[in-house]
Amino acid sequence: MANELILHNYDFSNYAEKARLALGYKGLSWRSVIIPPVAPKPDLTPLTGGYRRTPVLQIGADIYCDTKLILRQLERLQSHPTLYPNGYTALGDAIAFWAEHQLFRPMSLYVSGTNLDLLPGDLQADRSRMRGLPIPSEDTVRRAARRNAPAVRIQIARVDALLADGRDWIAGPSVTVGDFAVYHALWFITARSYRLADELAPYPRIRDWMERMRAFGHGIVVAMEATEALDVARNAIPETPRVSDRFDEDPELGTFVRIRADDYGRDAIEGELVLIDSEEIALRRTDNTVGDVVVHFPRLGYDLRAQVP
Ligand SMILES: N[C@@H](CCC(=O)N[C@@H](CS)C(=O)NCC(=O)O)C(=O)O
Repeated sequence: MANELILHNYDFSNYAEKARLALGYKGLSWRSVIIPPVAPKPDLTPLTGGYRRTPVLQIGADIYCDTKLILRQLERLQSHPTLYPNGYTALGDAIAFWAEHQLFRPMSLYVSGTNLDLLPGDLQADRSRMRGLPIPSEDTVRRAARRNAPAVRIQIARVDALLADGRDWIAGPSVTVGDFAVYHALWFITARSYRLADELAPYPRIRDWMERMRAFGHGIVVAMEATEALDVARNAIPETPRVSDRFDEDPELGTFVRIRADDYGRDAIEGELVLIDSEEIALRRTDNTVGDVVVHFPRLGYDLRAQVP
């Protein structure tokens, strides 16, 4: 079916867990394509034009990169129950930014370094290449894990402080994107092993809240082969983009542009600008394998520039 939701993901990806749980929260049905956790990703990049991070949502020939936009797109498809409640959305987004930048990086170094023996052998080298860093020795990875443990503990205590007034959800009485962002960072602690489970032992409020989050489940999921997802894109026509709302400084629609993440995994994606507004930027590109696709990115967190002819 051309309008099926297809999530390109792998099991221990915490950002994928954020998207899977958002699909569950909204009670959606979706197809799961398992992608490799390291580059190259030969069945994914024909769809994205070079974006290699995880997860990616595909709907026909429209490709949504980054969970920030994937959650927005799920909301557009099904607004109830909402991820963006009146009065709490800005706070939820601010908490999500903190969770995914200041909380998650030390978490990732602490958890991955502690579970080094359980990770795919090429993971550390791939992640270093993705960030443009030298490939670390095992000792370096283990030292980084130890060094980052305090930053993790300080911030877990902050999550507990957020919940201290007895609220059900991270930003207050309603579920927001902040819940999903904090959850996936804490989910990562035990995603690979229970070695660090004790980090949450002093915090019954956090554990109860995580239980409420886990109860959303993943929705109704049926596996799909990567080649089938490529066929879906090849046989579909991208949706007509909604009307844009650009700033004067933005490139004109129809311009040939280049976009890349502003933090890591900064592979450039090129195409014709077909949508730009305060939430989203979309590029149309023609791919040898899948034909015409439109690749969508969140507005913030991505660097967009017109290509000089
Ligand atoms: N801002 C991105 C971050 C995604 C991200 O960093 N995902 C990790 C996996 S959890 C990743 O892409 N790692 C490299 C890879 O999977 O190739 C989002 O919200 O989707």
